[in-house]
Amino acid sequence: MIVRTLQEAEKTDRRVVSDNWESARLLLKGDNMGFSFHITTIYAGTETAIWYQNHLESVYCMEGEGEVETVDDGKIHPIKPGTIYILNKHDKHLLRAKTQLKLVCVFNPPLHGKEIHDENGVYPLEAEEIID
Ligand code: 9YT
Repeated sequence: MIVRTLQEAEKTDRRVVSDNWESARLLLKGDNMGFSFHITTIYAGTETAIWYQNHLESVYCMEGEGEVETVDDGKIHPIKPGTIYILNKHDKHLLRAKTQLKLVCVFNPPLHGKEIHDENGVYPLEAEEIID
């Protein structure tokens, strides 16, 4: 069994910080579970363009208010505590945080550890691994 805490993970390189968000990556590819599991904070007042061409992701909101827009059809879906959105079609989207959002994110295939979005909002399939 693997046991970790958010509090400890945030003190290590499992805490990855980007422009509009930071993410504590509690479970990664190196754990061999077939998915990764993150607690992500999206900073208030931001808009992030994301397009996970190589990954599927589920996103569950624990805290905060925002919205996600699917770029292909322009549909806007409000996000509040209790909302889950599931990117089952590699949907290109815009994530907007009205207030700070606390999200649970699950990725398949799992992230290696150090990924941040490229200029198209994509994560590569390969990246530097975090193993501890
Ligand atoms: C919702 C989302 O994808 N935010 C970007 C960060 C991501 N959850 C991650 O890498 O942990």
